[in-house]
Amino acid sequence: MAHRIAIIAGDGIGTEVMPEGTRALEAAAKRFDIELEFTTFEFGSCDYYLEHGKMLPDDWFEQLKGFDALFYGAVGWPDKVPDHISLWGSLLQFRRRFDQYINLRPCKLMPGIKSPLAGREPGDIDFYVVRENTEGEYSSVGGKMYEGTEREIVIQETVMSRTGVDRVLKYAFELAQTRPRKKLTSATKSNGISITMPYWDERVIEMAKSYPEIAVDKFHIDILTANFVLHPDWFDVVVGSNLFGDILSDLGPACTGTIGIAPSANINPEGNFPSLFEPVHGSAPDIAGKGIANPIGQIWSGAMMLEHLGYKEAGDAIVTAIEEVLSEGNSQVLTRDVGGQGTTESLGKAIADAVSR
Ligand code: GGG
Repeated sequence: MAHRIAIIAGDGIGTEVMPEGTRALEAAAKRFDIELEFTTFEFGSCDYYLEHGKMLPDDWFEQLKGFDALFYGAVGWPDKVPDHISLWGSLLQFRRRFDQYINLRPCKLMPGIKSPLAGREPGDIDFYVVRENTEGEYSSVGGKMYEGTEREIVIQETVMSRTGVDRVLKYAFELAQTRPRKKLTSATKSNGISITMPYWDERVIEMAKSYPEIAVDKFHIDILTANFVLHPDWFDVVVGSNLFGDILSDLGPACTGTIGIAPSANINPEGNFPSLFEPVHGSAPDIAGKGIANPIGQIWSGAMMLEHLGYKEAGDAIVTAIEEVLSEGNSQVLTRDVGGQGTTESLGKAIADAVSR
């Protein structure tokens, strides 16, 4: 039976990298005899907002809940719609309503790409960021008082529930169990943020009792970001709150040369709802429309989607194809962020060809 995939390209370079994501998926589907059925939706973009006054139609949940997965591009075009409105009106709705409480973001130095960190080779940087994805600092609890006066007050609360913290920690510990180094790093800031972050630390200590084989360490977020740059080889599985995980999963890929290649999976592990696969990067209005965006983040996210759907071999074939094309280092094919003069399409086509070989 065909797997039903909802395509939402969104804004900016999302619309440019998405065709390359589906091209690679189609190549893998053909080679591994997988039936994928794509349905494209126009909603979830700032242009949709300008036409309809909202990012999503009222029945979006009904329209999407029956899909096997959502393949997503990027959201945001601040000249058209304020970023907090476009993000809260689309992507964050999907994550919350579909209870995609894990945001899994691999961070790997690929062959052929030069890390900005001196002397780092492929193999030196290879870890996962596991980001809590439904609560934490991304909370709608708060408000404004005395707006427009000198007494103006704005408050936004961080929300941590035991369920929310424990389930992301459990996922991270179980991921660490599958890794050769069996190491988990927790990111907090429990000296300054003195209620929620110590609570997270307590839950890590409690959870660690069930995973005695996992080596656990913790860092405050400030020194942790420094160590991402100074000692990226220390890390294996890094788990953090919604905001800290977001920051770390931009910084990590930047240490591997370009955020353009970084994929992510927003996972509902129970399978009650569809999971969502998207590149880590945003809509990049500065380069949108030029055909120069790196499509690898989108393509690799597609590989994660295939693995999630039960096709690990097909997902691995896409990652291998990415590695092959990067290793070949053809500057006519590669995009500028990885040292070439090629286009989104030239890189996407080369990867799809490599998948088909
Ligand atoms: N493809 C991901 C995307 O568009 N990200 C925009 C963004 O700012 N996301 C914030 C987040 O992931 O929380």
